[in-house]
Amino acid sequence: MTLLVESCPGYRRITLNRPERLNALNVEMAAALDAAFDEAAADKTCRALLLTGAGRGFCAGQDLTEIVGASPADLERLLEHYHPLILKIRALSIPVVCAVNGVAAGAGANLALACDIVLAARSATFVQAFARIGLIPDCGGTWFLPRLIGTARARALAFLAEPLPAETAAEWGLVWRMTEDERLLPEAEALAARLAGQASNALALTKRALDAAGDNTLAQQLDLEGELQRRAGAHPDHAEGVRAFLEKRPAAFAKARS
Ligand code: LHQ
Repeated sequence: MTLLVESCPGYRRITLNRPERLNALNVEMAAALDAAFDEAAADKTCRALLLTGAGRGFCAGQDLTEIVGASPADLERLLEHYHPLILKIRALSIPVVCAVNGVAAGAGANLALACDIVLAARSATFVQAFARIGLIPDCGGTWFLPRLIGTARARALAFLAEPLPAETAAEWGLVWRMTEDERLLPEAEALAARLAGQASNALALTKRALDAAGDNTLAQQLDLEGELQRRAGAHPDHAEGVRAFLEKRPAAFAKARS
């Protein structure tokens, strides 16, 4: 199986599972990921996702053995299997945590960058490998990189295709945090469980607001915040959060998404 999906309390763990090829992507894995995202979205008790890779790599991007002899049109068609996954991660109304356990190259790097909170093991590296094989960064690389780390760094990463160590990725803000290798999974699991226990409706609306910010003027964004705050305020989680604060106890938020 190219993908493992495990149910954990409140969240699901999705593991890319072709370790002998550093979890390189192919159409089969893309279809399995697509189905896993859809199933998570349909399960209202699933309140976060954790994405990671089996073995020593996170994901080496497109499986290059499967595109030997592919025509330019074939390459474009292949992306019809991958690009919807990037949009789906952003459209999911639950947080997606990515635990980058090793090398993340090509489309694999950009799959990680599409997630909401990215943790990287100290031994992980991020490689915009595309230039090495005469291609351009896809799967949102040209969109995420300048937004996350600025144009100067984005250009150098994309043009030079050099591995960026996790420590520098964290310093630059490409990822949220670096952890020691042995701490990666425990920390990522604790993070997913913590997010699953939070006010899911508020997190979903926050994700939407942050994603809209890049294209909005400040005035438009303030309007959006007003509209989404009204929706957040109408959810029972808001009243419960305030009550819990006043009663000096942990809040008991809804266990299923509405
Ligand atoms: C692999 C791969 C791999 C197959 C390691 N494929 N076997 C573009 C075109 C159009 C549509 C679709 O999307 C895309 C997007 C893309 O993602 S294009 C970019 C594709 N990825 C790459 O160019 C990265 C290729 N891999 C590497 O540069 C290195 O393997 C990295 C830097 C990832 C890791 O290096 P090492 O740690 O030294 O490992 P390794 O190279 O020894 O790899 C281990 C094994 O995994 C090895 O197999 P073997 O049988 O010799 O043990 C590799 O052949 C295999 N492998 N990446 N993408």
